[in-house]
Formats: sequence, structure tokens, C-alpha cells
Amino acid sequence: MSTKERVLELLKKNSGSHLSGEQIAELLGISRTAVWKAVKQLRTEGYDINAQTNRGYVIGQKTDILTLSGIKQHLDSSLSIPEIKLLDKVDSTNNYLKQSVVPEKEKDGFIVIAGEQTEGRGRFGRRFYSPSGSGIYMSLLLRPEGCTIQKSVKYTTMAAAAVCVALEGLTEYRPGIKWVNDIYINGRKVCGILTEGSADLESGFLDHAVLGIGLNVYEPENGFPEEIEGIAGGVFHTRKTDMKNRIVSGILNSFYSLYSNDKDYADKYRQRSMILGKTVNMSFGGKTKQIRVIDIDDDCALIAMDENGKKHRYTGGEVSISREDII
Ligand code: BT5
Repeated sequence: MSTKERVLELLKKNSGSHLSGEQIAELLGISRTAVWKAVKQLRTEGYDINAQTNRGYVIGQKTDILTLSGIKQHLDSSLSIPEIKLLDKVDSTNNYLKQSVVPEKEKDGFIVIAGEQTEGRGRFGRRFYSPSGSGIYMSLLLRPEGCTIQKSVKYTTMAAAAVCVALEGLTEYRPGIKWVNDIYINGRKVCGILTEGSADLESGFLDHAVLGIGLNVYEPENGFPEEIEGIAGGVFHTRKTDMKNRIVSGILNSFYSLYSNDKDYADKYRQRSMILGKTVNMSFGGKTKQIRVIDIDDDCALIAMDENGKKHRYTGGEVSISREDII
């Protein structure tokens, strides 16, 4: 057991009563600096540890850490939700699935969730900042039957709708989706989705998809890095008790419900779109042009009109919108 785990165990055992740094150090046979470092680390991970002068440390009510039992407690048992693996830290949950689970052909589905990613990825090789304690980083292995590569965007959009539905059930917010994979609350991107996969080139059908979801539950302890300061945001400003477990199970419940019956996921997606009817910039195939979004079809492809009145259907590309259009 690490020092951090031993400190945590002791605080849990003494839940409700204070323990001074000196007492903890003595009971565990470690230095007071080691106690302080462990407490700092535990706080970063989401443990609510209060400190009072002359009294010491006590574990508080607002602890919010990911646990398997905490997630399972809120899962809808009528849905077939695959096995879940929880990791403290990983390079990327998408990588983890691709390397460790995808090769196991008998695994029909699998979910990996991490509290931190050292190499979290966005689309087009971009970075997804994934520090410890403030976010949820998870990947779902899907092996859908009869889905062509052209239609695979549906898993990204299904996940976006599922994240919004889950957040609406747990907060007073009404998140918006920027096609195709970004979720915004109060003008800040709180969630990004990255779907990777491989297909059988002869049949054109998807062999599997790895659906990655990164969500900032809170702002990181030391804020977001400068390059995304004006873009990224956390769902909540203050810590909430057991929120991460409830968010994960909320997302899984709503995703697997849409996945098992995908009839109305496109409606759910459209209802939350931030760009329907708006003029936006579309970058596709190395070119950027202004388009007016007229519809999102049932496969969640973007239907738009360019400046010359020509209609286009996009299943890929990057949309950027003006600040005023960001809700
Ligand atoms: C995405 O890409 O937003 C997809 C992010 C998917 C992350 C998940 S986490 C679990 C799984 N494992 C992985 O390795 N990835 C997936 P994109 O639309 O390309 O947006 C990337 C851009 O978002 C960056 O260039 C930044 O501008 C911004 N960004 C980076 N980190 C962010 C964060 N934590 N919150 C909000 N915006 C961020």
C-alpha cells in the first residue's frame, strides 16, 4: 500500500474526528511532509479532506472519486452494459482498448475509464488535456453488426446526445452540441468525443469502434493550460458529492439505451445542436468555406448550403462558429 493509500485508510477509519498531521505521521511511521504530500495528492484526486488549525485533518462529505461500486450502483440493470475497468492513470483510454481489448475477439464490448490520461487525444492528432481529479476519460468498445464506415459517425453523435441527456438529468444546464463531437455549457467546451475504428475493406463494414469520451467535470486544480483557457470549461464550479460516478452511469445508461434502440438518437442530437440555421465555417479536405447549416439528417450528417447556393452533405470535417453562437 502506498503512503497515500495508508493516509486515506487512516482518515476513513477516523471519519468524523480530526487527526493532526503529527498523529498521522506517528501512527504510520512517516514524516509530516509525507503526510502533507499525501493529503495534497488525495485532494487533487477528488477526496474532500478538510484541515483545521490546531485540530488536524478530517475527511469531508464532498468526496467525489470514481469507484466501480459507485458507478454500478446507478447503472440501469435492464440494459446490457459491458464489463467496466477502472484505471487511475493511462496514456489514453482509446489506446488501452485498442492494444489490450480489441485483439480479444470474444470481447463483444468493454468499457475502460481513467481518472487521468498522459496522452489524451482529440481528432486530427490534437491533444485532449486530461489531468487527474477533475475529469472523466472513458472509452467504449463497440462491435456493431452491419454498420458501414460511412455510417460510423453515428456512434460519435449517439454519444454526444447521451452525454447531454445525462448532464441534463444531473444538472440544471442545457448543454449544446457543436457538430460533430463537442459539447458546450455556458460558452465553454466541457466534453469532446473521438471515435476510432477499423473496417473490413472488402465488405466495407465496421469491425469495431472505439468510442472515447472526455469530460471536464470540474476545472482542473491549477486551471486549464493557456492555449485552451478561453475554450475549455468544467461542468461544475464547486465539488459535488459522488458526482463523477453518477455522471459515468448516467452517460452509460443513456448511451446503451440509444445503442440498443437507435431510432430516436438523431432527434435527440438535432434538438441540442448549436449550429442548426447558423452560418459557420466548415474546414474539409484542406479547404475552409462559409456554409449555412440547413439540416442534420437521420445519420447525423450535416446538410448545408454554400455561398453560391449549392447544397452539400458532410459526414466529416471541422465546424467553427463565432463566439456569439456559442451558448
Ligand atoms: C475532441 O477532439 O474533443 C475529442 C476528445 C476525446 C477525448 C477522449 S478522452 C477518452 C478517449 N481517449 C483519448 O485519448 N481520447 C478520448 P477535438 O474536437 O479535435 O478537440 C481537440 C481540441 O479541444 C484541442 O485542440 C483543444 O483546443 C481543445 N481541448 C483540449 N483539451 C480539452 C479539454 N480538456 N476540454 C475542452 N477542450 C479541450
